[in-house]
Order: sequence, then structure tokens, then C-alpha cells
Amino acid sequence: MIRRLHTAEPGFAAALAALASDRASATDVAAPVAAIIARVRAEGDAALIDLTRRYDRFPLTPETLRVSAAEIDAACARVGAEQLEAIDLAATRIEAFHRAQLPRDIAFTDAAGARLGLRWGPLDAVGLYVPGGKASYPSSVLMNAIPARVAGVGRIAMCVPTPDGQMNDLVLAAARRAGVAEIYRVGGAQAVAALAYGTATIAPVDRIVGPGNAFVAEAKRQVFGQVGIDSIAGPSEVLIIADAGQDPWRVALDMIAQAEHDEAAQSLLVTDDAALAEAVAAELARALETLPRASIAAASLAAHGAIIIARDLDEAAEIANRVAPEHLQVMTADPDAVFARIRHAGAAFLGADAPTAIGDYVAGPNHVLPTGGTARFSSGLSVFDFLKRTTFVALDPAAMASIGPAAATLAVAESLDGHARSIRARLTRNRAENLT
Ligand code: HSO
Ligand code: ZN
Repeated sequence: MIRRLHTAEPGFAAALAALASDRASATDVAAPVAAIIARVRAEGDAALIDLTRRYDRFPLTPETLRVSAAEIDAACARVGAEQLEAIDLAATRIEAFHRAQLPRDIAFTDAAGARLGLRWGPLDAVGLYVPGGKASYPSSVLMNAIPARVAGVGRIAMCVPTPDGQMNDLVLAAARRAGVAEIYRVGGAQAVAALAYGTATIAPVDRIVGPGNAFVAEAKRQVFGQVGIDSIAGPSEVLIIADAGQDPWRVALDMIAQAEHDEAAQSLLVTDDAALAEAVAAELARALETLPRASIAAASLAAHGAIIIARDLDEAAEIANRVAPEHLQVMTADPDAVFARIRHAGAAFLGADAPTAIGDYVAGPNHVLPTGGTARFSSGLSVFDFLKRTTFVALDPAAMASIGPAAATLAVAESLDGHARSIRARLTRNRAENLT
């Protein structure tokens, strides 16, 4: 039920490439999403109300669009103490890790006497999309909202669909713990449109983050430019590098933890030990017997999973670099040595005691990570997604005298005399000279 691949076999490179393709389900919803966005822009709240009645079967009104503080209180009161404590531990650790990321401003005076610098500042307002239904994860509320808070974002507006009026109490409790109080009962492309363009009730934001279904992803693509967006998340994936002597039961459970997310999820094991490979395959079958989400996990493992037998751990690391997985686990005798060879992975988990699932919840680093090989050129969510830089230049006459003439020369070379004159006006007060 899970394929084996040997790096020594001729077709290996092609087989590895095939594993990477065919995972993203390409549902083309561009046209209906464009229509929804146009409606929200034209009709505002009335469109949100109508679309929510239609798609979420909920009789939304202007008064119930925003979730009240009393409703959030009531939701939190229904959550058990153990779960609230777990949310609190997760939030505390996520906050500490993201606080450590905060960058420093730069300011210095260079040899020419120019004072140069760069100042970081938060976005004014961010929209957080939270899916409804089965993929409504409180942990993702924490992972998206806390970095924004830590960055100093002034306003965080959250949209969450409530199909048939159902709200997830834990999602509201996580929002409260993350300091998000502005929550709207609206989802889908209409929520993204409202956050991007604003309605009478929902003020527009500057950037929209958070996972969603095909409609939400397409809506984010279409509003990009009006607002910033985060990267569009694909199905989750893990690549585990394990050597001889690792516990096959643990390896199997770590593969299943990823596979149970989605039929399109991917779990790969790369090992230099053929005996471990077979032991893990046997444990996968055993572990699936009692897994509540066995049908999803089994489908994922059969369609997209693989156990790869490599010559050695160097080759295993090279395979990981080629795959550029969202999550990398290194379960080897010397995980740091293997990790030193890794160039492309969204997040790494080092050692036999650090499963990906701990990072999904409480480790501290973000669980919103680049999927589908995009770790080759991008990174997981961080405070930088909610910060921007403004550079500055301050010059006195001496500094201008030092660097101005070269600028004037380049301006003339570009046939931009207005630029040259603007510069020369700082080099001399003689108007005739400004114009030469
Ligand atoms: N593994 C998912 C995050 C998640 N797992 C949330 C459980 N809840 C993407 O990194
Ligand atoms: Zn997960």
C-alpha cells in the first residue's frame, strides 16, 4: 500500500519528480469568485448577508455579522480548563518565538557623510481568514494572529464562516487568547472581498492571511494588489530521514500524522536502511487499523506516500533538498550533521523526540509553511509578514557635494534633465549652473 523506491534504480529521478506532481487539485473557480467579489464591491453588507444565507444556510443580519463580546465570552465558558490551558501554553510559546524574530532598525553615517537607515513598522490592519467546518483549527488562529500581534499590527479582523450557524468554541477561545476581538461570521470569497474592499460593517485591511478552500484561495489571488496576501497553502507534507536503529512505530505514526490531514497530503520516508524501510511499512498497516481517519490517511499514503531507500544519509539529504518539503524530520544518530546539509525545508524537526505534530501546536515556530516545493524560494509565516521597511536618506551639503555629481551624470545619461537639475540645485545656488 505504500510504494518503495530505490535511489540506485534507473527510473528513480523520474519517480521522485512524479511524486511531486499531481497533488494540487486544480478546481477552476475564477469566474464565480470574480462574480462574488464584484457583488461585494457593489452591494457591501447586503451581498455578504445574501451569500451567507445561500452558502452557509445562516440567516445573517447586519446585527449578527459581527460576533459579539458576549458570544465570545459564552464560547470561552464552554471550553474546558484543560483545553484553555493548552491554548495558553501554545500561545505563550508561539509569542516568545516570534518576539525573538523582531528585527532591528538600521541607521549609520557612511564615509561620504550620508546618514542612511531603515526603519521597520507594522501594517495598520490585517485580515485573518479562518476556515469553517472540518479544517477549522484553533492552532492556526494562534499561528496567524500572534505574529501579527507581536509585529505591532494595530487592527486584526477575523472572518470565519459558520455553516448552519455552527461556531467552533475553541476557535473563538484561541482568537481571544491571541487578542483578536473583531470577528465576523462570514466566509468564502465574500469574506476575502469584504476584507480587501471593505463594506459598511467591515473596514478594509492591508493584508489577508490564513488558509481556505479553493474559493478562498482564488479570491486571495484576485484581490492581490488591492491588499497583500500570504502564500496560498497546498496540501501538507513531511519528509522523514531516518537511519538504522530508529523506532519504526514512531516513524510510521509521524507519517500518518501528516497523511491524515488530507488525501492529497504527502508522507515520505528516506532511509539508508532497507530493514527499517520494511519495518515502517509493516507498522503503517498496523497503525491504520485503529486510526479514526484511516481512510484519508490510507488514501494519502497510497497515492502520494513513498519509502525511499538511499545509499547513505548524504544522499538522503540531497533528496530532501530536491523535494524541499514543508516539514522535514531528521531521525538519525547525529541529526545536526544531516541538518547541516539541508538547504530547502520549511521547518525542520531534529531527533527522534521531535515529531512534526509538536510543531503544529506548541513548539513555538510557525506551522504556516511553504508547501509543494516552494520552500526552495520561500519561508513560513513570521513577524516579517506583518512588518514593512521604510528606508531613509539624510544629507547635508557636504554629503551632497560628495555623491551628487555622479547622480547628475547618470541622470544626464538617462536623458532625464529634470533629475539632473533637481540634484544640481543642491550643489550650487547659481540658477544658471542648475540648468547646465
Ligand atoms: N500540519 C498543518 C498544521 C496543523 N496540523 C494544524 C494540525 N493542526 C500544516 O503545517
Ligand atoms: Zn498537522
